[in-house]
Amino acid sequence: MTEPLFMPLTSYQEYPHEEMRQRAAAFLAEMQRRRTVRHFSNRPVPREVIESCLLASGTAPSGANLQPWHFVVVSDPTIKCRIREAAEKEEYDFYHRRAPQEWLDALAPLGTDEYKPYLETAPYLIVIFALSHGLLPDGRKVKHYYVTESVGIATGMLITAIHQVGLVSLTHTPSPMGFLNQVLGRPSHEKPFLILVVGYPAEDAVVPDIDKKPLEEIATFL
Ligand code: IYR
Repeated sequence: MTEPLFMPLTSYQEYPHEEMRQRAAAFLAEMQRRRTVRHFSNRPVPREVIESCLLASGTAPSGANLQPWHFVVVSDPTIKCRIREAAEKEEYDFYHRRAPQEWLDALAPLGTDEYKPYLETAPYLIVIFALSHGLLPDGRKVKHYYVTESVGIATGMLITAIHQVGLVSLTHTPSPMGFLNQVLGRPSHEKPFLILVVGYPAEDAVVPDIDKKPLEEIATFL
């Protein structure tokens, strides 16, 4: 058992209510501009920006602070091509055989199909892995807690960071995603969580005309 070690909370910043309101409104407006984009430009993006976004994501809270995630950042065209080929194969099966009609109906407003050119066009594919357990240098396993919740929070923070720097992203979940372990050489206790496609939008990018639920629908105040 390790004794807890505490230090003063020096990084906290309080704002007067008026400034708090302004910051809340400004952040909301910023987040309302975010769109999931499926049309990417091949314009390069500085690697340091991606590194900072990953570090921001890595500040996420996690079960027992065990940070049960690993990010594989793919920019190599050969690896992107392999991922596209494998993903499109699974997606073909999904759209033409496996997906129940109800699921296809739910996806209809998004206009998605099995064709995934962005997996090659976008400069970065960030493949997020959820680690079912950690490994000590001597090979012993470290149990992880609330893995899905933790990785989901980190992913949300990564999406926010990417938006904040003026890039766009797409959360892509080919199903099943097991091929990512083979293509990227990751061990089997690392489960692919999703692929975050990252870059600039194509100049002619379009997005589905859909909206978000209003506050009354998503929240209850008691
Ligand atoms: N993985 C497929 C299908 C898909 C499923 C959901 I739920 C979406 O919100 C979007 C797509 C694909 O990527 O096309």
